[in-house]
Amino acid sequence: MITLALSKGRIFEETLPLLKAAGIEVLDNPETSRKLILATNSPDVQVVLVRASDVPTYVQYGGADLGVAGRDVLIEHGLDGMYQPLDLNIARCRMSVAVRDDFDYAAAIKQGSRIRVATKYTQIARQHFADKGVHVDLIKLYGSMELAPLTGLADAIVDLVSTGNTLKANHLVEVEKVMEISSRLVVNQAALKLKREPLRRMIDAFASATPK
Ligand code: PRT
Ligand code: MG
Repeated sequence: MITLALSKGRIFEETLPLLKAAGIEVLDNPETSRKLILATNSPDVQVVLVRASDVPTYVQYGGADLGVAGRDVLIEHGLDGMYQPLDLNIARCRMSVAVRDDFDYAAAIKQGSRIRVATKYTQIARQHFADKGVHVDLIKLYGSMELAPLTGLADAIVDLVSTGNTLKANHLVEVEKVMEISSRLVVNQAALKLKREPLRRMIDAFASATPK
């Protein structure tokens, strides 16, 4: 049996065409079913639904043989026990620094004032500001980062942006791009040895179906 870990929503939706290219069709719809283990048309392949940030944990410890996770999630978690064989080029967005539209970010940096930054992505944010030589106080949040500058909790946020509509709706502006984000295929290292043939076939099929 091969177990693939996916999260509901955009990653599930955007992985379906890649699975199809590998001849695999998922038999349940996660939006209507309450099942957490989804069968496929292939009796030896199953999909497990986990939180996006739990995908690396499942793959690292062998709860799944492989999984799809954002670059953001993988950097924050680390790649211990996993291979990252493929950038699938799906669920694309960018990691950015954003501030209130009335906050002068450039001036704050120029003055060398300590900036308070709220984010769920503390590893990425710490590295970004260290590379720039900017001193920041990081405040860890688990969601709704956009609220932090509006309430005075922080001067800036580091968050994912795709259309920019969420920032705009909250009077925030993007002031710096930190990195491009896409989702990657990760494979448990031990599984790749024990189930080499079927995993290799799936990785190759994904590779040829990955959007350019
Ligand atoms: O939602 P949950 O807490 O369960 O987990 P999650 O948010 O980690 O999962 P999910 O499915 O929302 O995201 C999974 C992966 O999709 C992320 O790890 C990213 O790699 C990728 N991705 C791509 C995004 C976005 N685009 C995105 N726009 N993840 C989140 N967003 C959010 C962003 O955080 C912000 O709140 O969408 C909002 C901004 O969108 P725009 O279009 O208004 O700019
Ligand atoms: Mg989400």
